[in-house]
Amino acid sequence: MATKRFMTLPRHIMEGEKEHPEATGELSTILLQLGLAAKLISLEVNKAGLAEILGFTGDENVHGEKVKKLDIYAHEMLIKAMDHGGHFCVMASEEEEDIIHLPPNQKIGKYVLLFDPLDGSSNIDANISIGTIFSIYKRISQGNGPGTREDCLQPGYKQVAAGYVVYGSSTMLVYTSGHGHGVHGFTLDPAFGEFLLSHDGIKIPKQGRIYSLNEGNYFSWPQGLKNYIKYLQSNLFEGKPYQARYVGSMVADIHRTLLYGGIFIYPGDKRNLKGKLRLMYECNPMALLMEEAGGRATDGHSRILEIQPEALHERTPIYIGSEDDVLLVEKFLRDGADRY
Ligand code: AHM
Ligand code: MG
Repeated sequence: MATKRFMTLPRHIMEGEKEHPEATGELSTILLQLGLAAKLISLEVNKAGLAEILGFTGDENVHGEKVKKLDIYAHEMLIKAMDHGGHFCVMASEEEEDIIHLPPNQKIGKYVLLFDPLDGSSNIDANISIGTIFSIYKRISQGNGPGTREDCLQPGYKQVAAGYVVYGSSTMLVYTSGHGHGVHGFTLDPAFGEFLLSHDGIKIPKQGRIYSLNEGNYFSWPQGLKNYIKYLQSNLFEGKPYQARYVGSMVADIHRTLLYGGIFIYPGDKRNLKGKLRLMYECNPMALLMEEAGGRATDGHSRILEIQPEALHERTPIYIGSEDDVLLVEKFLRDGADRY
């Protein structure tokens, strides 16, 4: 078996930069800083089960330090790692209501960072995979003063990079810098402390054999979605029905979908017409990754990346994965006329 190239995340990012003579190197630095933050969050996530020994969240630990909830820790760690490089003009996090300004006296840059610091955090206590999701834009506001809410409210196709870190059986960072540069995955070597290229140029199969959604909400789904899932269950595809897989951590479910193909769905339903997942922090970055890997991501009708956001924390239904699977569910939704 041929040995894979030994390629660290920093080397991969630097080599990618060489292909772009116009690049200033800023985006590379941002990605490297995100990699560093990911390592620190990963270390803390790996200690999660020790909380009772080292101190409950909210308590003081044996060192007399307050033990933070992991999602708050991840949120603060990302801000701390990212707000001093002079690259950003504004940030926004799923954990904070409003936009996050840079500290006073910091150099202000031309990029915008949006992130979900620890997605799926309700799974932490059961040792189930969780993740960090990030999304990077260029500012649209004029001048070099602090960024604005409008800088954050850009449609997803304007992202210049996006990615996630999955804290699972190993820690992986997966990113794309868009524009056909592909999706690349790096696995953290815990001894070496570095991300190594393990999944070069990820391509999702055109059709998969797995569907992934919370079936507990079945009776609230639109009729077209009910029909689609029943169709997958009652037909055989190359001799087998589709398999159901649902972790309940978007990062883990999307990671599996990218690698194996199939479809991940968080629909709108009777109670929540726009579903649960957030456009800016969850759906846009995953949609960019999915399209770059050759997949498709829509709200059931239209491309996620073309939604013009109106609010920082707005939600959207999402149907994302292998192209043929997403196209088929869209057809079922049209035929079911979105009736409930
Ligand atoms: P969170 O941002 O509060 O962690 O919620 C987002 C998570 C996603 O990771 C996951 O896909 C979804 O919520 C699961 O929701 P549900 O429990 O309704 O199936
Ligand atoms: Mg989340």
